[in-house]
Amino acid sequence: MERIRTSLSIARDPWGSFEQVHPVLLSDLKRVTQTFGLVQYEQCLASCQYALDYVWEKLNTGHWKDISDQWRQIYYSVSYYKSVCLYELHHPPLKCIKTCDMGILMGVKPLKWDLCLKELASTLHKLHESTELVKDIPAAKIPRLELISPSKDKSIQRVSCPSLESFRKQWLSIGQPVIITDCMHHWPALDKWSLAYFQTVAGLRTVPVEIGSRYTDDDWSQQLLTISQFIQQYIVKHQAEGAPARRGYLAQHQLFDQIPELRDDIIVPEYCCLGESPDPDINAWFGPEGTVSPLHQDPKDNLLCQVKGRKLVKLCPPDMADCLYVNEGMLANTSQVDVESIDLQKFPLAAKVSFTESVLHPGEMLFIPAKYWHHVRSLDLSFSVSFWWS
Ligand SMILES: O=C(O)CCC(=O)C(=O)O
Repeated sequence: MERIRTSLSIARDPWGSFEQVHPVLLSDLKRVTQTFGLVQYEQCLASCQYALDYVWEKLNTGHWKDISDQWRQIYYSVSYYKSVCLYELHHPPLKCIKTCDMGILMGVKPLKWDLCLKELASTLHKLHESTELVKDIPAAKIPRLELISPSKDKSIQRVSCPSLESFRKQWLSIGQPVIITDCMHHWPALDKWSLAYFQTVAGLRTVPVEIGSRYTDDDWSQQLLTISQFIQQYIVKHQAEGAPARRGYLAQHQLFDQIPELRDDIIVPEYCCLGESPDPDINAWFGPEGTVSPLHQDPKDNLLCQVKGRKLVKLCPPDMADCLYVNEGMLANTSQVDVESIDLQKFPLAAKVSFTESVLHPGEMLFIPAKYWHHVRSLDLSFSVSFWWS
């Protein structure tokens, strides 16, 4: 923490590039740095809060994609000062770490700013993990394969670790899905990941959790929870008391960007290098048994890698769109048809669609070509990592 304190004190005029903001905000920002330099943490904290409240309004007005980076950069920088002040003033570690995570999730690092909120969050977490974490987590329940109804759908092809060239020729270039086996044994995550491990490495970190059975439902929402809260409320409780009315799913979140310690446990599949862009988008999908991602398509090629638990996947080709009653507006990539119980009166054309279906097991990766329709249900407590690339 000493290094962090010193670097903040000597950061000269970090607000130089924000001269265009409202004079009231600018004077708050200047007070943040002045009071921090004078070790007046209470005053600094108050100025941080004024500035963050002001910027919060800006971040929550209009569409997210239209928000100027300037607001996100200020949010990031002030969150950094606020976390250090909270720490110096002996506030609970959870509050300091949550401030970092809010800065990471809502903010963006200014270009000339060399202090990193991710590092600060990791440092704070390491300092406090032993005192704050609940370690007593029961093991996952026995697999419940018997609950899957037998299906007449054809299964997805499986292949053992094809060469790059054969993958490109036989599946990638023609947009054909395939389950690749025997290619993930070198992932540290396969042995390391457990509920206790997540609590130890990241229990106090705040993440966005989807609440509700599926994102197409009216009562679906999102909540910010720490990983420990998520595990307790939506996994441990679920196992102890049976499925809750509304499931929690840590879905499509760039967790490995937020918490680099976890990034070391996974390995980008070599097949991703067949795309043009060097860095795939990596997302985490972590949840209890029974999470459902309704039938939808994504614009990029995808390798969905299964680390823990199993998932039942149903697929159908892009050219079936006319029979899938696709939503309009925000959900324009998602079908209205519930493929687990198709209402043929409402959606008669869906009778024409033939699905392929398979259970994805730990250590297997499913190649989902760009635009291919996919529906995913977790059969156990599950952790998957997706790599979208193009
Ligand atoms: O695993 C899931 O629930 C959905 C995964 C998915 O839709 C994706 O990787 O694009």
